[in-house]
Order: sequence, then C-alpha cells, then structure tokens
Amino acid sequence: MPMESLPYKTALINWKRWAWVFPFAGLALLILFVPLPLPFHAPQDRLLRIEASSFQFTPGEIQINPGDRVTVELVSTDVVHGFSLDGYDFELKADPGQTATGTFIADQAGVFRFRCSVACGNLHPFMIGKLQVGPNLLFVRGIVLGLLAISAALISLKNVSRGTA
Ligand SMILES: [Cu+2]
Repeated sequence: MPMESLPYKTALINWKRWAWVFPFAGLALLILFVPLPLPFHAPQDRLLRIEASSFQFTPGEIQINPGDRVTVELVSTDVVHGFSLDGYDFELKADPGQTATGTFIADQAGVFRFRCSVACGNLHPFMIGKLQVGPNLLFVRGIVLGLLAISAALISLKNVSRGTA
C-alpha cells in the first residue's frame, strides 16, 4: 500500500466519526428558524385593567391571542401616567385617580413593550411592561433545542466510551 493514501484514509475515518453531527446541526437550524404554525384561537374581546403607579404597571406581563379585540383600562393610582404600546399605534393617558380607556385589535403577533409616555419621575424610563401576542415560540424552540443538545451530548459520550472519538 502506498504511503500517500494513509492521510486520506485518516481524514475519511475522522469524517465518519463526526458525520452524526451534521444531521444534528441541521435539526438545530430547523428548530430555530422553521416558521411554526400559530395555533388558531377565535378572536375574543379582552378587557385588560392595568394599574399604573410610580414606577410600574400591574400586571407588567400580559399574554393575549392574535386577533383579539383588546380594551385597555389604564388606572392611575398616583400621578399622571401614560401607556404607549410599541409596534402598535396605541396610546393612553390617565390622570391621577382616573381611568383612561381605549381599544385596539391585536393584529400583529410577537412580543411588544408598553411604556409610560408621561414623564412621571426619576424612574420613569424604567416603567415598562410586556405584551405577548400569541404563544411563546422562543420558549418552545428553546426547550426542543435543549433536548437536542442533551441527546447530542449523550451520543458524543457514547462515542468517547467506545473509543471512537
Ligand atoms: Cu412615566
């Protein structure tokens, strides 16, 4: 056997040893980027009563479904506060002790911040809440990716114990 063929053979063995990684990498990319079908929910009328006080919204995290008709009741418990929803053209302003009401259709899925839009004090810039329209896909993708990583680690360990890695 000519000596030149040895490095080539070694490379081939290396390639085979790591071949299982490629389907895993492909799967991981798929999990990250495949557009998941949104589960269908019949649009609902939602009434969200949100208390604004220096310097927070209560509740600060809200989940609704795409297509919902959302009525926000913004209640200010102390000074004048605003409610401005990123990604949507929706804004409210509530006077002290008063309630401001407005309605919008949740026609964009995703995660949107809502912020106070009235300078209400020194921590005003941190008066931020989170509105999630639709399911938490990042969370689902994260879990599946975690399971994939665990099985890849197990395969890798198995290869090590067999002395092939
Ligand atoms: Cu404010």
